[in-house]
Amino acid sequence: MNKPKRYTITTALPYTNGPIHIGHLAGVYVPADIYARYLRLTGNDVAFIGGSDEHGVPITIKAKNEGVSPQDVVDKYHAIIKKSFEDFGITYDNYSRTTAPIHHETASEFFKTLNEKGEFIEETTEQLYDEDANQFLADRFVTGTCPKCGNEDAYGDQCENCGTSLNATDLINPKSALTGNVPTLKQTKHWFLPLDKHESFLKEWILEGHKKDWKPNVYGQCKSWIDDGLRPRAVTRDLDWGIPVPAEGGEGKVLYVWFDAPIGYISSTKEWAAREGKDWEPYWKDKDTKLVHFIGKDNIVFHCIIFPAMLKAEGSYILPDNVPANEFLNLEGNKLSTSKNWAVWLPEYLEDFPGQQDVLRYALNANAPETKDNDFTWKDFQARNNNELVAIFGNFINRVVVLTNKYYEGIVPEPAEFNEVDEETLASVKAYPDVIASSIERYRFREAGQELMNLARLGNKYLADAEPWKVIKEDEARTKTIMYVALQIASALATLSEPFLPFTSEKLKNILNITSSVLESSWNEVSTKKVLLPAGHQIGKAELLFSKIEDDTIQKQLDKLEASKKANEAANKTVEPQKETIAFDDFTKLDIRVGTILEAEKMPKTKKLLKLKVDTGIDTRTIVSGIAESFTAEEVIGKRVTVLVNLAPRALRGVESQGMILMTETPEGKLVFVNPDDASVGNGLQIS
Ligand code: B3M
Ligand code: ZN
Repeated sequence: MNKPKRYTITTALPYTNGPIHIGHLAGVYVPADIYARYLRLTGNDVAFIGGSDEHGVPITIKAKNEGVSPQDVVDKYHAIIKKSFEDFGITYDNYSRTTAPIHHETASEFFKTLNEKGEFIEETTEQLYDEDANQFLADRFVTGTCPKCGNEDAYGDQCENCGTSLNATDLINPKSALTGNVPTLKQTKHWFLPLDKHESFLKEWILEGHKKDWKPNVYGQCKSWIDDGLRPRAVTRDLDWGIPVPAEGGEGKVLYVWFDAPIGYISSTKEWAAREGKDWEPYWKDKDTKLVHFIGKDNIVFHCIIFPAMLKAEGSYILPDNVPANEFLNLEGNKLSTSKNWAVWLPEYLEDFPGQQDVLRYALNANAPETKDNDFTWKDFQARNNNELVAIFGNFINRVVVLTNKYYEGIVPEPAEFNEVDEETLASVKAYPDVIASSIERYRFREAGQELMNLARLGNKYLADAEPWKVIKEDEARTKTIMYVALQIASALATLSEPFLPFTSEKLKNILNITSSVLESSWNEVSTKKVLLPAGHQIGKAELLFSKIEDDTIQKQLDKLEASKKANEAANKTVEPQKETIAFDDFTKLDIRVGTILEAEKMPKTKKLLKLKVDTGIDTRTIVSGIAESFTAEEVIGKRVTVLVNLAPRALRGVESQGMILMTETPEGKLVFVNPDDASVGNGLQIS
């Protein structure tokens, strides 16, 4: 593509079923923000677009688990996500949400257009159904074995292991995620996007057109799907949370979340344009616009095959120029997992490391999973900070600013003659904008970040070799030249660090007094301007840009991770789906009383059973209870307990048990009594 007139940059819309974690950041949001900031700095017209993905099964499942409505879930997490992006310095031009009216409208219209153009197939087919939950099972409501790679936890729409996009009926041994039931088949009508019809276009566009410029991981996945043959894919669902299907016969059905979510990029652009008094259409329809989707690898099929097929079918849109998808980031050797709480959550990071956004941005970018899965470790984070940001970048700046203040009261000195090293150094500084830009434009953000650090290294080495603190004793003119050169490097760093370390860049610009009212420096000027900080320019006082992170700070994070993992494993184990609703009368049939254990003995030849004598207030009776693995007989004598007293007696190992004790579990899985310490024996349990 010739030099684009404008850029539309999108980032995957995160599901609003939890906060953002470092995997999302490293995979999508940090590289996208570096890209957007860089493009703005180099004078481009940029729409950097984001938003929350608020439909789909992940939201419904979260709502069920939390016992609240889907709307409550999305309101809560949308606010958390949006705020944390802002605080982290992700510079969206617009961050929208897919429950916004403008999105419902845009997605509905899009569907209607395709429908009217005859771009869908309407078909009644047999779909997986859960008889107990009275619900069709699609997407994350059903899991099973992936027919392609054998992963046993594939979802109804996608296998996250091999990336393959699936229809729920493709799964081997499907199981309902709601009840664990084996689904039955039931007829239902849906709208299908015939991907097979777009196969030859996709072949030409991707396999021939983007062989060279798309990342090998992205190109490779696309090729394997296309080679496998594309099939029609349902774009509607029998669900009640989502955008209603705007077509005859669509009652009770909604758009498939992966149909509406990418359209969210368009609606978010519209929302932005309306607010800014701009026209949104060129950002999506002018062929001189460069559209780039930042995503994680599990979203490749949707952004490279399905969404382009939708855009092509609609007819008036441009297609993405690139989809620089990243691989996955692991954490301390294990897969990041929201459900297992194995993650570093952005809101918690911002709280634990106030003012240190750039450290995480830097560490994540330095270790980004650009070409393969990568591991985040807290030790590496600490090392990146202490050995690079503090020891190289921070140290260089600090020396320059402190010495300039000490020798010249903060005024940039007039240089004398440059020697060869000075000339070379100044020349290499001028080369950096292009070097960094070339990496960024090829989506090599790690490399770009390293180049930035190389510039700081250059400065550090220059000062260390030139030793102005020694030279000052015998040669004032030479010292001035050294400091002048060092100050030019510092100024270049202030400008070129902005995409990577935006908070630091701002701080540094303030220290160097590079603010628009006094002096400006732009990306390109680092190469083209003869002098960045002219002699006579007054800079400010030194301020620490980074501070050392100590071992105990890191240990705290490691402990936290370990603890939350344990707690969550245990909690996940005990949370079972809610049982079927019962009538009030059914509840009142249960006679539950407060009792006291009077005697207890282990049942011979059993592992689990204790034989108890319990005072129920009504009588003293024998109850056989399966708690011996959690309690010794001695421990339980005298305990106040709750007893279901009208349960039909049952013989256990030859002893008649006349009731049951109510127990629950600790996070570690140890049984504990539901313990009514303050109640009097014989009292019944009430509901109120
Ligand atoms: N919400 C999936 C995800 O969060 C999905 C991305 C939508 S992008 C249009 O991984
Ligand atoms: Zn698979």
